[in-house]
Amino acid sequence: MKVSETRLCCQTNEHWLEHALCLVRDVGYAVVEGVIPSAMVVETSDRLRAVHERIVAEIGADRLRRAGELGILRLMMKYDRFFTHYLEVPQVLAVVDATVSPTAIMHLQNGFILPSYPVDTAPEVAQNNYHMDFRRLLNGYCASINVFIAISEFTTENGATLVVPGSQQKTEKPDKGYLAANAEQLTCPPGTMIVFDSTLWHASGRNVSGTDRLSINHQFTRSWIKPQIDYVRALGDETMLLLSERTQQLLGWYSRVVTSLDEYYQPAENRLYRAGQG
Ligand SMILES: O=C(O)CCC(=O)C(=O)O
Repeated sequence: MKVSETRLCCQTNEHWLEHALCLVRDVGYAVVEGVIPSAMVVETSDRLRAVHERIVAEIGADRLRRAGELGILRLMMKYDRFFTHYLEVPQVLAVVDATVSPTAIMHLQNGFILPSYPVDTAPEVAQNNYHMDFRRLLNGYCASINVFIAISEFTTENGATLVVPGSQQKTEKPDKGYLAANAEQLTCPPGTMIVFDSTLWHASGRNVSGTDRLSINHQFTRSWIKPQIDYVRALGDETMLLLSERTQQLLGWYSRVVTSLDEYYQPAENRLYRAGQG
């Protein structure tokens, strides 16, 4: 399959969802352009930088450096509720519903301010080595899906994401040489949504452009899989109750674990872990 065939525009192709789902099944990923309006893209850039400053102020630059990550911003919605709007984007929700079901939860939402380094000087970290985001293979069952949003234009110079077509749902790790030789670099305009099976082998490219590359990664799973962060506890009930029912669902509000018999013996509508969660 040619790279161009894995690209769709949701503004001009009314069948974008069914095409994207076939691509994710057969090739492991689909690149859907025209998802995030440009005003939201611009606002996101500013807010990513503001959240970055707050995280550095709270956790400290040294501790973040020791974590061996390149500009990853975790739990952004705690610092700025704007980031919950990504859980209202119709195209994102359509992908979630069709893959991991309407009762899915968000496993992570990570912002990236991928810094630029001179050629061959970027530190080797997990992000820029080929990896799968979900490492369990369940006989083809889709347990986890990624929705990765380009906020900057993704170019070869600024380290557009690398994916290895057809490497999803494989029981054996492909060898390093195969991954490097077969990777496609997903250059795309800002506001593009890259959808991929979370078992697809991928990595960030090397940013040598001289400016940061901005993006947001989302991973959604079936509701019985633990999220990377307990968003309900992290945000607190007061904030959770301000959010829409769908956003609450995605953040795990309906798959909380009880801590007392009083919580356990509640009528169905008040239960922390609702029936029918998949
Ligand atoms: O930033 C990218 O292009 C990919 C990042 C990534 O693979 C990850 O954090 O799991």
